[in-house]
Amino acid sequence: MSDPTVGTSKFLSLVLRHNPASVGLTLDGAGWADVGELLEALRKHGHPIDRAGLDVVVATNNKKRFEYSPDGLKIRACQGHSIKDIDLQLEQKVPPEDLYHGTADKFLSSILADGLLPQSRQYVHLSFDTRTAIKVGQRHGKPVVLHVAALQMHKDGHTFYLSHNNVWLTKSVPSKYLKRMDQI
Ligand code: HQG
Repeated sequence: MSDPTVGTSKFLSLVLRHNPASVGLTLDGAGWADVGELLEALRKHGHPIDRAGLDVVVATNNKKRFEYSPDGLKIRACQGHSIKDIDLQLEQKVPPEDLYHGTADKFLSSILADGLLPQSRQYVHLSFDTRTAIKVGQRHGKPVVLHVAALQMHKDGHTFYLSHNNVWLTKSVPSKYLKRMDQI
């Protein structure tokens, strides 16, 4: 049986990462929406859910994509935004030596030429392990995993952030830090 929270989660991703205006919602500078306003907007746009239902979506979402403010009055997406003027105010963090990026083979030549670019999102998203990276890559086609020399990038002055749902974020990855993993 399909999970009824998945549709709500997808709609929340759209609203909280990409297009709050589509439901008449505004986010503050750190990406937060007022929970009451969000519930009202969801109700008006065909996704009626109450606070308890929203709690279930936030708690059980497979990638923990959403978070409440400490007072529980606001909600936001932890990462993945395409809205440019949102600053999640994440702390800079020293990355592990190795991180991974899952992509599709059709993008490889362009990536190896230009490096990893955030495309429509604010940041390039990097995974902690190859298993996760394969899943990310599969969304786009035949998966390919790239090794990212993350600690070396950090030593060379690149900034990294860790989202509250454990996705590593950086603005871009020059191709000299990338290596294709052949054994996946
Ligand atoms: C590729 C999901 C050509 C990049 C996932 C990727 C992730 C280039 C695609 C999160 C390129 C962008 C983000 C270049 C990068 N030339 N292609 N120079 N640089 N690309 O969806 O990383 O389920 O915006 O490799 O799990 O796939 O939504 O990024 O294939 O964490 O929560 O351009 O989204 O999480 O695609 O995925 P995306 P992504 P959620």
